[in-house]
Amino acid sequence: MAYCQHIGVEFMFINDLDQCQWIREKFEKPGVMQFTLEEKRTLLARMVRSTRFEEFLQRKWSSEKRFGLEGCESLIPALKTIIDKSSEKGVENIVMGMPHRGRLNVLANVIRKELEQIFCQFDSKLEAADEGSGDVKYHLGMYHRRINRVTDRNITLSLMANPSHLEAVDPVVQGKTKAEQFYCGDTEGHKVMSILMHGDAAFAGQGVVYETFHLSDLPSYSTHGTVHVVVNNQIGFTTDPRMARSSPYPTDVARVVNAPIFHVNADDPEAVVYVCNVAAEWRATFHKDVVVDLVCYRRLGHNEMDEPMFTQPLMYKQIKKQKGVMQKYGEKLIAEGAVSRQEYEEEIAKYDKICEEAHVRSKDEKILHIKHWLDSPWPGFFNLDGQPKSLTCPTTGLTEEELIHIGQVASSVPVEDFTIHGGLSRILKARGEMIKNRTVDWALGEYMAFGSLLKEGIHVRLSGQDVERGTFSHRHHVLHDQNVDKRVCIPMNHVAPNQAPYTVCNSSLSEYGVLGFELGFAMASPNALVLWEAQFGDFHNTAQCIIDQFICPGQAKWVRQNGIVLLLPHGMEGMGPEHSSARPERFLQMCNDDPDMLPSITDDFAIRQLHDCNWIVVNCSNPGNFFHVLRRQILAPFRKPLIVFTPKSLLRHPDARSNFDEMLPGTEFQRLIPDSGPVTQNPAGVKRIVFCTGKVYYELTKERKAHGMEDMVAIARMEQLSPFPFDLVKAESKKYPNADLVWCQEEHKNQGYYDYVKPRMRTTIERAKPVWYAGRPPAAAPATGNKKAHLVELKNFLDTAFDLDAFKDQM
Ligand SMILES: Cc1ncc(C[n+]2csc(CCOP(=O)(O)OP(=O)(O)O)c2C)c(N)n1
Ligand SMILES: [Mg+2]
Repeated sequence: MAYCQHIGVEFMFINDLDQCQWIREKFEKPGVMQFTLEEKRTLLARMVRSTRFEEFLQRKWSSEKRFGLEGCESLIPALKTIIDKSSEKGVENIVMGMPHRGRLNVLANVIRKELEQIFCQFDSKLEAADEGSGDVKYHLGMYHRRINRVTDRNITLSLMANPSHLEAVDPVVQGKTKAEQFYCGDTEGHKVMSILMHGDAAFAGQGVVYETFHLSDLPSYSTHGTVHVVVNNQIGFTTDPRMARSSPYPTDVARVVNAPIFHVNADDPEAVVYVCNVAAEWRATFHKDVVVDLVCYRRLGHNEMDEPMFTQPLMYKQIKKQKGVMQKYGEKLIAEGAVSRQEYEEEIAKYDKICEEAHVRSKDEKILHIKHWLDSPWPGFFNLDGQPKSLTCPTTGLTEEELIHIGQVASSVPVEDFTIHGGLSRILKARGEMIKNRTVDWALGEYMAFGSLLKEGIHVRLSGQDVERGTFSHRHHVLHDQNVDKRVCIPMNHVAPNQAPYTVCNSSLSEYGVLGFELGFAMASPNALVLWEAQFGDFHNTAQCIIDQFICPGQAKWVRQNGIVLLLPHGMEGMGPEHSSARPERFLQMCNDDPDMLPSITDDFAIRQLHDCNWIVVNCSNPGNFFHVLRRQILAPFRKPLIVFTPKSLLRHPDARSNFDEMLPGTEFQRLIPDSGPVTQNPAGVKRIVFCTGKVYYELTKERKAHGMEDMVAIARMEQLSPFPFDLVKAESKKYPNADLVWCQEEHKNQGYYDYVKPRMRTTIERAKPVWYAGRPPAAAPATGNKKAHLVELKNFLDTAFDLDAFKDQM
């Protein structure tokens, strides 16, 4: 359906009549595309900036990649229009995500990063000053609060840092936007919004685009409308609007969520500006997503080093003849008498001069501070130099009264006339009994951590598939009235009068999109515990890009820390190749601590290690320790991602409980839990120390008892795998001078922890002894699909662990 000469609109799949009518009015009314003289001049000035910025870079650094905007220079006025209009409608904060194309231009001319800061990045002699490894210039983020000149109102603009992986930043932007809305009480998205830019090919091809769109209407994930701008250079050179409408790509994705799509010829800046105004108004009116498809061409190759004539000779012969859009628009305005040729030329000369002067200044910049490229400042959290305010962590324990109080909330229904399911009554009753006995199971340990942080004013957000109830039906954070449809109660929000709000939300069936979203949420503020739980740990691998590109190296690349927590159910329980492994080996392989270096063990060793690591990997064997590690995550004076392998069968294992005594003031997270049983009475008589982690501990202790070896074999639990507890492993090995050392795991040998732990254990003991292996043999799949084979494997490695002669022939 074509309305104006260069605009095509698709919306007939929208089933709301008011919305359809609204769109019709915007495009069908005669004369809607009239611009005042001033508007035309502003638009020309913006086209000049956009165009001359790229030309300046091309002149100065002709052999540097910059992913220029040539062919779609109207992206800059497009974005500025969306921002102006949104600001006029009351928006104060805009979070943006975009790919490579035109990114430097957006930084310079939309976000208004100082030009010298951009230009100096082209200087190969620039030194890196921050910690970390940094990133290329077209990936860095930016945050800028300034006055919008058109509306004269304050506006905060941030562009999120991103990896090369196209579209990966989309959900991250949405999560950060949601968090910004949450923190300023903007429940309907009036003050904070997001703009996502896309390349046409990535928009069509990357599934995370769909996952992100899909979040747009889900209450705990909605940002109440995003304006999507597609730089659509796929169709090549055309000024025919019909070509624009036949481009199938943006259509297919956006249709799924009923977002209207405005195709507009990017060669007509007035049409672009008109469409962007309508898009911003649509967002402000209906709080729903909308797509602006800027149909353009690409004047140069994919980057400035590419020769497009190699592969598209005829198209590029045409493109070379095509007059640039700024020039065409300038001539149009001159012909109309809106500007004189002299004014047009002066506008160009004025901006060129600005670039030249900034270039001179840029030569003074000798050092690159990535902290100048932060997309999310955390005011007050660090010292002025960006360092943590202290290197100590307050005690993570709670008083008996607090434990009892939170336990009571967890075991009762805090509202009147609310009928819960009989099965749930039994669960709550059992919780009450545990509290009386001063014990917690896994669900209660988690409750104590969340409840206490909420009381201390820390927002807690738990997101993932079925997290409200818990995949294993152990959590039940949302109670459902059995008599009133959709009536729910969240007891965690009844912990204390002035507590922070608790958000627990069942996500869509997405890992990539949702994990990205939570990561973005966690970026907005350090004062929140943001957790993503996988249904089973295995499924994190469909979000691998968020883990590999953001969570693991985020601080090294972009300085910004992130305290997101991943809860990954893990354990070999005979359930087959899937649902068994959260792939600990992969997380451990990406830890940045050196296996061959024994660090010097100082008083602040444990916290310093945490400060220096890229992420923390733990596998707690009891709920008390899980409680402590969650609280430590927030009480520590810095933020690091936390990967937790969480239990399945241990959720209900009678031995996997903790006593209040392990959670009182003065207690803390135990990185390694030494054996405190009979072995301690005659350490010299101990023949073996079995180091292990997680659930296998319970199988080992049971087996040791069956073998009557409780005074002969010590079992130590490594609760924090990374950063590696060198100091505690050392102490534990020293305690038993005549013992051999075994690493026991239930995972296969090429999986689990062995490859990570073994060299570090050897380093710890200065290679004085071998570290033997008891566990499943190497395998391609994480677990067998045959229950019997599973049990045989278990018996075999447990036998090995307690056979003191098992390794004789390997000596
Ligand atoms: C996930 C992912 N796959 C592949 C690439 C490599 N790559 C970089 S740019 C590009 C083409 C992008 O095309 P489009 O989205 O249309 O953007 P344009 O460059 O045309 O603006 C590709 C395939 C990437 N960066 N990310
Ligand atoms: Mg493209």
